Formats: sequence, structure tokens, C-alpha cells
Amino acid sequence: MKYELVIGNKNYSSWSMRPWVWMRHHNLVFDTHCVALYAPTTKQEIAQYGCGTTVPILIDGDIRVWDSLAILEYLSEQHPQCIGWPEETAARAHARAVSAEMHSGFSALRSSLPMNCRRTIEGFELSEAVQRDIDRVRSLFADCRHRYFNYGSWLFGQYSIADAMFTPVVMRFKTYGVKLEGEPGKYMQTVCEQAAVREWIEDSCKEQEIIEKC
Ligand SMILES: N[C@@H](CCC(=O)N[C@@H](CS)C(=O)NCC(=O)O)C(=O)O
Repeated sequence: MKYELVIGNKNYSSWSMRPWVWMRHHNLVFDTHCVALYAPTTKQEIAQYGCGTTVPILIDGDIRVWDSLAILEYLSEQHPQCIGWPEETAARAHARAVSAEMHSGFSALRSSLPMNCRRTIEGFELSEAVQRDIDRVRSLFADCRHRYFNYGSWLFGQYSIADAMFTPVVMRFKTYGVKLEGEPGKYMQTVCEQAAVREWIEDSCKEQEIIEKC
């Protein structure tokens, strides 16, 4: 049976981007349903799926999964060939830790630099709190690339859930002109050049909705 993925506007919905890109990267077959965010009908539209109150939502027959990380975990269990987490124990623990940190942290970065794939902003002023979050992301990227450099160009060498988790952050950095030097910068480039990411950005440029606060 074909998966269905319920997402928000591609231009703005950072959480939706994670499973969509991961599924496209792995050529999983799915239909996408888009809910316009920050609209009077948003809550009602999401409620019709009968599970969570936010997007993304994955529908697999009678099964509903309504959180980006939970969706990625679920899909990687259903498709072991897609490799969700690295095989080796230490790398696996590390990948889980950075992904969980991304999922639950970086609140300054999230609130001050909302994702907006279509835009590039010159001279954006970063607060101290945002700069601290950026420095932390940079050090996570640097550490991963240092340790797993020999295994490939993704955070843990081979593409994993951790990369999907950090993809929207890379989009935010791109929009707000946050440049990273060295290996973290090369990693950003790897993400931006990923076919699924390019496709997401192209689609986001075709959307008409404008959300002022982003
Ligand atoms: N923890 C959730 C967060 C999802 C989330 O906050 N989604 C936003 C869109 S990016 C949403 O659905 N907002 C609609 C609303 O709150 O009404 C996940 O990772 O999936």
C-alpha cells in the first residue's frame, strides 16, 4: 500500500521537510497532502486525520505516525535497506543523540530564524542566543565530519536519519546568510545539493501562500 504524508507549506514547514526529503531520497512511494499553515482552517484540517495536532503525519493503512522523528524511525524499521541509524554501536548512539538534541533544542535558532526556503536575507543580525545555537550546530557538524569523514559525505558517512533531522537547519542558515567554514561548510553544501532537497526548494518556490511572520 502507498504511504500518505501530510505536510505543511513546503516553503515554511521545517518539520515536514525531514520525512519528505528522507522518503524522496530513498525513493519510497507516497502521496503528499498539503495543509496550509497559520490559516483559520489549519487545526481543523489536521484534526481530520484523527491523530496529532501538527504536521507531518504519516499514514500507512490504519497506522498514523505524527511526529517527524517518529516517522523517520518508523520508516527505517519498515525499510531496513534505507538505513535509519548507523550500524556500529557508538556511531548509532551518537546519531541518536545529535538527532534528539536537534529535535528538542535550539529554540533561539528556531524562533528567530524561521525556515523560508524562497528567501535570502542579507545582513541579518544574530542575537547572542542564536549565535550560541549556531556555534553548537557548527561543532556538532565538525565533530561528526571529523569522526566519519572516511565513510562518506553525510554526518555519519552514509545518509541517515540525522541528516534528515538537520536539513531544515541548513535551509535556515542558507536563508539568513549563516556561513560555515571547512568541513561543516562542505556538509552544508552536500545537503543543498541533495536531489530531494533541490526538489523541495523548487516546489516551495511554486507555492503562493505568504506567511508574514516567517
Ligand atoms: N514535534 C513535531 C512538531 C511539528 C510542528 O510543530 N509542526 C508545525 C508545522 S512546521 C505545525 O503543524 N503547526 C501547525 C499548528 O501548530 O497549528 C514534529 O517533529 O513533527
